[in-house]
Amino acid sequence: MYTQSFTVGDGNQAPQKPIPFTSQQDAERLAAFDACIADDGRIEAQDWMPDAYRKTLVRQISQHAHSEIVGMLPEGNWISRAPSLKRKAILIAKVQDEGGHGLYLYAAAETLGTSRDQMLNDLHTGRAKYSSIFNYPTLTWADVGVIGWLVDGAAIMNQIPLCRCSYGPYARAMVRVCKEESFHQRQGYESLLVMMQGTDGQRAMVQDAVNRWWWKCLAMFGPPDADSPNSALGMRWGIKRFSNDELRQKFVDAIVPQAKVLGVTLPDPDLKWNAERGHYDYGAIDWDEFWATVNGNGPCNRERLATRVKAHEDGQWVRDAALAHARKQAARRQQEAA
Ligand code: BYC
Repeated sequence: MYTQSFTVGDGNQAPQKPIPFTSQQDAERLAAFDACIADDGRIEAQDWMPDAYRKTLVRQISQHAHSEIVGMLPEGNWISRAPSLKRKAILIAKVQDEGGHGLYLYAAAETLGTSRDQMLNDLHTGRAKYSSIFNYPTLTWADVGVIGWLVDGAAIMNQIPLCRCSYGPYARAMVRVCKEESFHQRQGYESLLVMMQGTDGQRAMVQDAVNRWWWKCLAMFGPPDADSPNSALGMRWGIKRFSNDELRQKFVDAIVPQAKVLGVTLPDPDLKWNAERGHYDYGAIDWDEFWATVNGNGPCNRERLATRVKAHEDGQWVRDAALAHARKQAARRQQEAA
């Protein structure tokens, strides 16, 4: 099961050899690991690490990778219907970037001893989680702009701190991901600014999209801190640098002024500045709806998974051809060396 009990390693690769060490050596390695974390150092793939740290990273990084590739689907849906060549080119580039993010992240997870086949199998059989946000439909062109502005905006808020994650391969992958996400966020906001200068119908379309996505974006940061079983260890190990609620608050504080410039209303009557806290207060999130979606019962869960599985099956011939080519090359090199 893809959760805390995720099994690292599978039948598709040489199993990791257990390292035989005495409990004294074990204690020394753990002390070195703890010292590195306390010193804000980086753990690398070849370094010793506690099993629970490895499992947590595989869980989080693979969930993140799945989110990137499933995240291609709601927007990909609009490539053929983009309103101009310019918008189509931008959207193609963005969706392609998300596929690239998935690849960096699968590669980072593989350094921990799991395989891409295993991770994809978990996704395709519905055992793996991916971000709740991608289980909602994109009903109009304004949804594409709002995804860029709010969904990618939430993603950046969550992912910038991951550039300082204690696991080196994940942290390094996130540097490039964040640069690209920043472009995604700006293109979304710019496209909405243009629509807001258009007709009444276009403005209404933007407002409707904001109304539908706002609460889902707040939920994206994960359950409240008190109900977040993984946060304590994630924070202690320097994987997470801010809690779910802290990031959600930062997001709300950043978005309110942007909404004013855009000229849209955020659909929350309880949203107001709290001078005492120095933050915006906001209303209650529907966590029942969030969990229903995370557990496979959102509006598009089945459709997303079916599309993803079909894409994988349709791509089988490419993987077969690439493998056959690699085998041929290896045989040729062997022949030349003989
Ligand atoms: N959706 O203890 P918690 C993107 C799960 S990519 C589904 O707080 P943690 C983008 C959580 O996995 C967006 N499940 O967990 C892409 C856990 O379940 P398990 C993805 C969620 O790990 C393309 C349980 O709830 N970003 O934005 O400490 C285009 C309890 O949660 C969600 C990342 O993955 C959710 N929203 O914190 C555009 C970033 N939230 O595994 C945009 C990296 C929670 O115990 N990940 N769950 O069964 C993280 O930062 C953390 O994993 C999370 C959750 C903040 C998401």
